[in-house]
This record gives sequence, structure tokens and C-alpha cells, in this order.
Amino acid sequence: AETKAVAAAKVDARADKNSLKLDVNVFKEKIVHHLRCTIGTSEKKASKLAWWQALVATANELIFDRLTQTQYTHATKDTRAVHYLSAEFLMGRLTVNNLVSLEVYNTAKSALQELGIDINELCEEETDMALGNGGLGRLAACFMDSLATLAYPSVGYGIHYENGLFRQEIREGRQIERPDSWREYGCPWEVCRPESVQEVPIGGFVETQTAPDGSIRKVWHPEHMIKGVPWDIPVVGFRGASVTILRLWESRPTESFNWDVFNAGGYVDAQNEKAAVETISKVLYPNDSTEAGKMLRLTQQYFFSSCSLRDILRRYNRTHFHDYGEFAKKIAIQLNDTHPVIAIPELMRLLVDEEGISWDAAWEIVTEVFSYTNHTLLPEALEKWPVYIFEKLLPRHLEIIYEINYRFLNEVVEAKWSGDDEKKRKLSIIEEGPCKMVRMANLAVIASRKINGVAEIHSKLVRENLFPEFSTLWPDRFCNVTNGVTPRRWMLACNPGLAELYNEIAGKDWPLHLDSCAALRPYADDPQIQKRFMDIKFKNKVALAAEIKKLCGVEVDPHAMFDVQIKRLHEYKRQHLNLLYILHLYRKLLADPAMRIVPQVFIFGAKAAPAYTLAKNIIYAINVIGDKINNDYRIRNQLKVVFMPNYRVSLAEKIIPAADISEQISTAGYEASGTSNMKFSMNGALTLGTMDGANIEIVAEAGVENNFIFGMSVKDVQELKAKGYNPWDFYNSNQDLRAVVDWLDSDFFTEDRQALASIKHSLLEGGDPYMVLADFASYCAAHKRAEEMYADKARWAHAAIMNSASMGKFSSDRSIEDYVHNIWKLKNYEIKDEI
Ligand code: F55
Repeated sequence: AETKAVAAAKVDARADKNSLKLDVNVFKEKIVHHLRCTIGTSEKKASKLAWWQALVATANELIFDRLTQTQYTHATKDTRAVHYLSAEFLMGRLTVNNLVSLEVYNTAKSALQELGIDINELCEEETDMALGNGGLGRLAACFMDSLATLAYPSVGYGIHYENGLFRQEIREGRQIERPDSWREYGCPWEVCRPESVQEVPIGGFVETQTAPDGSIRKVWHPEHMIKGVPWDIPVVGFRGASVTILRLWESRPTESFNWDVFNAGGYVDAQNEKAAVETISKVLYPNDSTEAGKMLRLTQQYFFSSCSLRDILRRYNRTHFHDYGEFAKKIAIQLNDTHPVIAIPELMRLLVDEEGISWDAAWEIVTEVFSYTNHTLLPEALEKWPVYIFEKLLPRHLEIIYEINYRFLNEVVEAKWSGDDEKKRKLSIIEEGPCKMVRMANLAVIASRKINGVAEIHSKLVRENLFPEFSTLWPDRFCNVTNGVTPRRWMLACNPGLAELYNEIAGKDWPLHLDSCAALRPYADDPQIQKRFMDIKFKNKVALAAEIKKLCGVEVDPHAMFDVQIKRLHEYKRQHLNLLYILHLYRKLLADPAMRIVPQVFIFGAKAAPAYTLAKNIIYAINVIGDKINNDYRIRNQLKVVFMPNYRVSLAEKIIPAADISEQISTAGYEASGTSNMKFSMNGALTLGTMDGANIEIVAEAGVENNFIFGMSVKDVQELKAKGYNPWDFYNSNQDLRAVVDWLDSDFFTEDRQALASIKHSLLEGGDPYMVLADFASYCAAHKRAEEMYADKARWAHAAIMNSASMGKFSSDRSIEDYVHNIWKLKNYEIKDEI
């Protein structure tokens, strides 16, 4: 029972919270209070960073209160929850989003203004949480936002990397990687939770014990224990619907770590071993497609998967006391790609070896609980681990994988394709060969209740090309969930001008019901709305032009068409196709100096995996070619090319609202979905793209006539491949193409001729694996259509509005509802403001 004093204190606290939300003076007092009492400085000498920290501390008062209410509701109702396991969460900055979601952004802005401080400047103090490579990591972040907004019981689990994706510097046109220390001076959003520390065993050997009755028991004698320390990042749902948790695990040596070595006088050796354990969560692997196959990476995957499962079991057993009868009713686990798939044998091991459950009962639980999302068809990205690495790190897991595989091949495959060894060889979790490998995707499919791709076409290819036999075996397991992005970050917070327009036309709830933005469509030809819409775009372009000047030192005209390609650098994404077109334009301008074209600014942003030489050469080529073009007086500023360094979430938030053209030009069949394509359309850019990934669904919503589709379809690509693709055919038969490809192998742009020539080489002798040359002519034609439309201001405004107003489907709220209804089967709960 609550004492009177406690009840009164609660009432006071509630009044306090409410005034903090609404009253500028109260907010001001709070910030100053935190500046003094939390940060330990004063208004007179506080740095911008200190002011930002005080602002976050103020927001946290509201956030933790809401978090407590959310957790109370979920605990008292014993809710079913989803656990989203992902090696990456690309959260970016949190300040603006959290203030907007708490509905205190304007209060905070005014309060700071009265203190003589610009809120935008403070928000620039925050370092991005760059704990991901690209689309996969950002998708996980958007999903957390939607889960909190829709108030579904959920936890995100990942790794607390000390260093996120490298910071990119450009020196003399080349990419240099620098460490990213996002929490060098502490991250005020995160909370350490010592009460939930886990210990994870690793290494060693397995002993087979035979009991007197002849039964055998496997006992794992691990070599080391690793401590997992959880750091919680609260994720605030829109208008405080709920606050969920992103829990990130940091590795530390255990207390008992090498006590013996230490006591024996091996102080230095003990420090070395300590460093080795801390290495596990030190750095994010910067590869977004090829699998590194490194021991440390498997260790990372196992470490966070095991910590997360132990955390899930601990919470479950708090109310279920080791009775696993309800486990699959209460728990859903989503595997974000194969990175956490080691969780499958780990849960088997925890249930069978540690909880004493029979194999069959454990397998039933496991196959009810897990689902797997595939994000790529690229063969080099499908994770395979050498068996010898498993033997070393996870000997007991290897045995369990063998057992799963044995039963699958001899019961399931044998029943369907009796005696067909070829089928068994193909479907086996173990790949035979000189170096035996564990195929993580096969393990994922065999153990999962549902397997999904991330766009319609991708899911079809997952079924038909990647797992044809599995989908014959279990057709009902395969499904599609088209990706989405959160409109709170990617419209409301990053494009306030556009948000205001939608507030007026669609009402203030459009960030929760993005379909309602369709209310703008009837105005697509209204001259006043067109002007309003394009004025917003122009203002955003002016702001981006200033940023370009600051970061690249290049002056660009905001009236020019802003043509943007921002994404990881990869051959399949074909930044070099874009570059060939730029060379083509430049060449035409040089040939006819009197020629007038639609002024264009080509804007790139991309990080290359540090060991991906060709990708780095393409970055170099963009920079040196851009430099030449930008300084060539003969073309009279009609063409500019800029490479914006250190592309990341916070930079995307500045670029996307200012884009006219969104380049989505992957070879058809290679981009699983794409998600920036959605963000661009929402913000009124027109897609110049192939019929690949989510582009297909985007133009179906916005109208093909309002976008510029070009190139081979998936079917065309397959047919050309089957008949035998020869890039020389295109090179020899297209004069313009030949000229620009040859231009790369010249001294025109740089002394480092080899770097540029390597691009030509890959397109000819290299066989042009992504069929750049085959799509070149069609790409040029699409650009021409875009330039023509841009000259017709009314036609362009119509298309821009139709794009922005038609993106309802691509809210990540819709994606989450699809997961909920088809896979997770969750209920959501209203979080009352009561505890
Ligand atoms: C990261 C690490 C490894 Cl080992 C492999 C891949 C990645 C990675 O970042 N992949 C990635 O971002 N994939 C992208 O996922 C998006 C979300 O589903 C898709 O939209 C996009 O098409 C896909 O390339």
C-alpha cells in the first residue's frame, strides 16, 4: 500500500512534468538547473556541448518517466513481446527526434532562445550514433521508432560498439578512414544497467560423460567467460505513445578474469587478456556486403546473441519459474539478417544443456520463436563460417548444428526427396569442400517460422533463386515485408517547411497516418500549392548549398537541378554509371561551348569498405573529375559535381529535403529494397531509377509518369546473362559510351591514371559484372527526360507533389504492422500516465 506521502509526491511529480512540457519558463529553469547541478557548470562559462548536455538531461526527465510507465504496463500484463536482434542500429542523432516526439521541441526552442541560444546549433553538437553500415542498420533504427510509436512490447538488442562506422575524410580526392568515437565525452542518452549484466562462456572443449545407466551427457568446459554489460538507449514513440529500449552489450573481462595469472605475478599478461576481451565490442566491421570471415566477427555475433537470449530467459523466468510451456507464447525473436543466427543453436544449448529440456521439446520452442529477415542475394554476402573456427570458439554449438543438420537431412529431406544426395548436398547446413563451412542462411531457414525478404521483387527472388528447394519444402514459411522509413525523422524533423504544409492540408496526425498525405494530391496542379511546395524545396536547396560550400568549398546555384546519389559505394549500386553520364555531359559541353543545358549539380555521398579497392577508386574518380569540371570556366557553371565527405544519417537529413532527383540505379535484381528511395520521394524528389527493389512499388504508388525509369528489368538481366553478356558489344557500338570509357584511361583528370583506368578495366576486361554498359544508353535517355521536365516548372511541381503525397505505404509503421500481423502476432497496449 502506498503511503500518503508517496501518493502526494507522485501528484507533485506529475504536475511538475506537465508544466515542464508546456511552460517555457519552467523549461528554462530546468535547463539551467541541469547545467548547474547535473553538468556542473554555469550559464556564464558553459560550452555549447554543456548546454546540449543540459538540454538532454531535461528531456530525460520526461523520457525516464514514460519509460517507467511503459515497463510497468508490460510487466503487469505479462505481454508478448518481440526481440529484434541486430548487429547494427544506425540511430544517428536523437535530440530533435526525442524533443519532437515528447512534444516539447517548441518549448525547448523558445526557452533556449530566451537564454540567448540557438537550438539548431546545440543539436549540431551531438555526434551521430553510427552503429551500422547502411540500410540494414538504419532499417533497425526506423523499426525501433515505429515499435515505440505503435506501443508494441519490444526490445532491440545489439552491440555497444566503442567505435561505430569509420569517419571518412577526403585527402587529395581519396578516402581516409578515421576512428569514430561517438561517446568520447559520454553519451547522455544511454543508461548502464549493472543489475542486468550477463556472463557468456567461450572456447574450450566438450566432454562426453556416460552415466552408469548408459545415457550420455555433453559438458562444455569453456576456456573463458566474457562479461556483457548492458547499456540502454530509450526510444521515444511519437507523442510519447510508449518508450521502448534499445539494449546494447559491451564486453568486459569478468571479475575473476585470469586471477591466477595475475597472482602469479603476470600483471602484464593479465592486462593483455583483458584487452583481448574488450576488443569484442571495440569496433563495427565496415563491410556492408562481403563477409569478412574473421574470428572476431563470429565472436561479436555470439557474444551479443547469447547476452540477449540470457536476458530474455531471465525476464521470462521472473514470472514463469523455468516452466517453458508458455515461452513461445510470450517471446518472438526476429533475426536481422544472418548476423545473429548463432542465437538458434545457442537457445537450443541453453534449453537442452542448461535447463534440462529434451531435444524435441527445445526444437519445438526454437522453431516457434525465431524468424529471419534476408537483406541480400549477393552470394559473397551470405555468411559462411569455417568449421575450424567453430571448433575453436563454439565447440558445443557446432555439435548442436550437426545434430540439427542430421535430423533435417535424414527426416525432412529424405522424406521429400528420398535418396537424392544432390538435394542433401545443396540444403545441408554444412558445405563440404577443402574448407568445411557452416552456412548460416540455411540454418536460419531450417529453424525459422517465417522467412521474409524486404520488397516484393526481392522476396520473390529469395523464394525462386536463393532458396528454391526450401520454398518447395515449406511454401508457407516464405513471405514479404516491404521496408519502410519513419516519417517522424525523415519528414517531420528534417523538413519542417514541408511538415507545416502537410499540417495545413492533411491535419496534424499525418506522421502517424502517412496515407493521409494523399490529401495533397488533388492540389498537384494548383499553382499556389505548387509554388508553396517548390518554395519549400528551394529554401532547403539554399541551406544545402551553404553546407556544400562549407564542406566542399564549391559554390553551387540553388536554381540548378540537384541530382543526388547517396548510399554505400558498391559496384551493384553503379555510382560509376552516374559518373559516365557526367563525363558524357561534360564532353558534349566541351565539344559545343555555346550549348545551353539545364544547370545541374551532381551530389554524391558514399563510404567504401576500406579493403574494396575499386570502390575507393570510384570515390577518387568522382573527386578528381568533379574538381576538373567545377573549375572549367568553359562550361560556365552549368555543371557541378560534389562529393560530400563522411556521409551519415545527420548529413542525409540535410541532403534529402533538398534533392530534385533521387538516383536509384542498381542493376535490376541486386538492390534488395533500398530505403533512401522512399525518403527522397516523401520529400518531393523524383526517382531516376531501375525497376529494382522498392523502386517498383514506389513508382506504382507515385506514378511511372512522375519518375524516370530506365534500363533492363530483372527478366532482361537474367536473359542477357543466359545468352552471354559481352560489354565490348556495347562499347564498340556506342561512340559516346566508348569515348567516356576511354576518357577514364587518360591523363586528362589526374596523374594517377591507374586509379581511373581500373574502372574502365572492370567494365571491359573485368566483364562488367553489373552490366553498366548495357544500361548506359537508356540511362542517358532517362536523364534527358528529367532535364526536359525540369525546364517545365509546373510539370515538375506536379510530379514532385505526387511523389511526396503518395508515400503512405512506405511508413515503417506499415512495415511493423505487417510484421505484427504476419509474423509476430503481438498486441499493443495503451500506456497510461498513472504510475
Ligand atoms: C552489413 C554487414 C554485412 Cl556482413 C552485410 C551487409 C550489411 C549491410 O549493411 N547490408 C545492408 O545494408 N543491406 C541493405 O538492407 C536494406 C534494408 O533492408 C535494403 O534496403 C538494401 O537494399 C540492402 O542492400
